[in-house]
Amino acid sequence: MPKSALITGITGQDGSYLSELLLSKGYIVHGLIRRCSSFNTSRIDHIYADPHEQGRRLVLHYGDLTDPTGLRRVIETAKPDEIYNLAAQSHVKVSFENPEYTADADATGTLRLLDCVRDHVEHTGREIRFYQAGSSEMYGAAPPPQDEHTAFYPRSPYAVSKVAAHWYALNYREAYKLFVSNGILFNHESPRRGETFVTRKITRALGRIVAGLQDKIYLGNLEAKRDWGFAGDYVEAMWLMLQHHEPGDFVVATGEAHSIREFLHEAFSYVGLDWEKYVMVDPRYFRPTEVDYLLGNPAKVREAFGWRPSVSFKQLVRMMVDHDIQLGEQDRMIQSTRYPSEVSVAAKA
Ligand code: NAP
Ligand code: G4F
Repeated sequence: MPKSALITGITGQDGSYLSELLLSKGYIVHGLIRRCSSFNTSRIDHIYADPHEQGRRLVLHYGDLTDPTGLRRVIETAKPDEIYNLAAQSHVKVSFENPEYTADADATGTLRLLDCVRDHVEHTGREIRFYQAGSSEMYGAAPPPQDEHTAFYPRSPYAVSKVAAHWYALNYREAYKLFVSNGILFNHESPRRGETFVTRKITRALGRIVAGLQDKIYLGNLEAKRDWGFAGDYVEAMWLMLQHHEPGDFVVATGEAHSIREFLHEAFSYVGLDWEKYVMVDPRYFRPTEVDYLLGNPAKVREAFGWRPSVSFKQLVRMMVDHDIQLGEQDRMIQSTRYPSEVSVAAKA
């Protein structure tokens, strides 16, 4: 029998890379998606399988981490061997604006899912291995480098919620002897990164600057440092955690940190531009409490299962810039074909 996995957050950056990885390994992949008034599946459209297709290996279920009865039904239907809990309100700045929702989805949502797993395991006798998507944001103000022994010091409602989820997961591992692993992943990016996170915001704007569509980009704190890796590498670490002989807590990082300024320099100089001519600082993007310096020590994952990042900082920046230059060019073509008709309609009105 092929293994089966349930991915919450399948429509997100990590969910899309993880689905590809698991499908390539022969898994049947179940994904939880939210009902939305517009399509939210663009990152997984290339692997989508029509429900009428015989033997399809990607199955999507409507559900939400805030809806426990729905979660229970999906688990009873999918009967997964592994669950990857990637769903979250994942934007740190937004969590200051919607703190209660963030706690409900990210902290209590994890608890709901764990409790469904506990009951399912108890009444069926099946094993379900569980991955919890923890974050380096949990370290917050703790001085770098951070590893599995560093005490958490969260600095946002998002980070506090992820700390709660981490401890719920650990408690369910100890209390009910469930195979539950916490990944503590440092920032990971890709051309599929959401466009409001700083790396993608920069490369997307750069693509449009090169295409002549804009000439400014507004950012917040340029001094913060992050340990940025490639999302494709990080989903492999998630899978490895659930194949390991015992559950645990694992930091996944590159061991190298750069500031936002350095990211800007790397991206703009790659296309021969001086970033300082285009970037404006707008305090609206400052956070009430900032996380200044995240730098992970990935020694444990290296030793436990030989995991290493395959994409360097420079390669990551270039991969994202190359992608977004193409997207900028597409934007330019769409705009130049649309604009004349819009102008003529407006002129007639
Ligand atoms: P992302 O692109 O923002 O994706 C988040 C996913 O969660 C989306 O599929 C989203 O659905 C879904 N979601 C949000 N609220 C939900 C809810 N209430 N119920 C069900 N689904 C919901 O995030 P990501 O970058 O892939 O990150 C994956 C996970 O890792 C998240 O938990 C994040 O907090 C954590 N993490 C990320 C990083 C990183 O650097 N990327 C680092 C550490 C930890 P829609 O598409 O419908 O919005
Ligand atoms: O790209 P960011 O929004 O990522 P942040 O806050 O580090 O969170 C991401 O990584 C976490 C892992 O550590 C994940 F858990 C979380 O889900 C998310 O994926 O911001 C990075 C830095 C911050 O210091 C921010 O203040 O960039 C700074 N920044 C400066 N200007 C900006 C901007 N961030 C955003 N989003 N937008 C700006 O204009």
